[in-house]
Amino acid sequence: MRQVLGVATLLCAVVLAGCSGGDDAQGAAAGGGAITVGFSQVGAESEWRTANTRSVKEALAAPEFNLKFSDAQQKQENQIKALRSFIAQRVDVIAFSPVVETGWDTVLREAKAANIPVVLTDRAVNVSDDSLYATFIGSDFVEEGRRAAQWLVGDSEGKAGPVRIVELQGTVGSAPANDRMKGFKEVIDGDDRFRIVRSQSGDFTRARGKEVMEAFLKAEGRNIDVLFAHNDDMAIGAIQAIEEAGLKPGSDIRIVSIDGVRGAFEAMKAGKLNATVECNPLLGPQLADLIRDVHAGNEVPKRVTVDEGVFTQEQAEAELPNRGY
Ligand code: GYE
Repeated sequence: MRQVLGVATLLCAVVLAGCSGGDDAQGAAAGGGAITVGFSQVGAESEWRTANTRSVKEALAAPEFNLKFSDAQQKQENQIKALRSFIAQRVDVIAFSPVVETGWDTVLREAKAANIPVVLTDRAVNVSDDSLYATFIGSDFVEEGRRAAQWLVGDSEGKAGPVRIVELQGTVGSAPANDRMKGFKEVIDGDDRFRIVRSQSGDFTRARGKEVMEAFLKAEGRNIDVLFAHNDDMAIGAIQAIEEAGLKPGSDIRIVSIDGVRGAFEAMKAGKLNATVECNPLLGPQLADLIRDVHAGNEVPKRVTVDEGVFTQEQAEAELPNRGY
């Protein structure tokens, strides 16, 4: 009986594969059937990530693609396993958002040896040989860090120092944590009023953001003027910690974070968050274009960046209905 079922399943699979290939004129034109894409996502750590996953899944649901989606739960080892499994399955294109920057050379060499092009999305990698990936699509995280600091410089105009800053970093070793920290420092380093008194990772989650902020408050008492959080979710967690400590987020402690998710706009509207720097997660359509081009062997730019802005409390109410994430 088990054998019969097995054969039936196999037959179904063959028929289905035939159908999806035959249905798709564009895919067929590109060289027989849909483009099989193996996509390895970081995890589900933030509002940003949820919106990003939705965008990628929607864009790659088009019949010209056949998506194999894998969630790494913020662990590099899971991602490496997923990439190896995509290579073993001989997918046409691999796309992934690398949880951290380093440690990819070996698995990317394996993909290259198997002739499978790799498109990096959202987070960049640090590899010795750039030919190990075809292209990267994502934000300029250094610029986002600069923008957060520029907002702070503007908001501190005419204020005497010192301005004591605590920083909630993203995932240790990730491109957005490394780069946002770098861009922020670059701007405040020129003004000796600004001092980063504590800096620790909250792993991009609300829960860790709250916990680490609690520790900051315990250590520094009322001597914190500003919180810089590498993403909105950690800022939202920290807001809770600040309120529980009997302080007013947004005034006793001014807060700037990054992403521009709906929750941040709501917090700004309530006066609890001062500013958010936009980081657009809706990369799906551009990612789909790049995958199509890379698969067709067309030349693509090595780096594609996304247009983004900065929003403050004053703009929050008017902007809220326009937010796509
Ligand atoms: O800012 C954060 C998410 O890689 C840009 O990852 C992304 C970051 C984003 O967890 O919220």
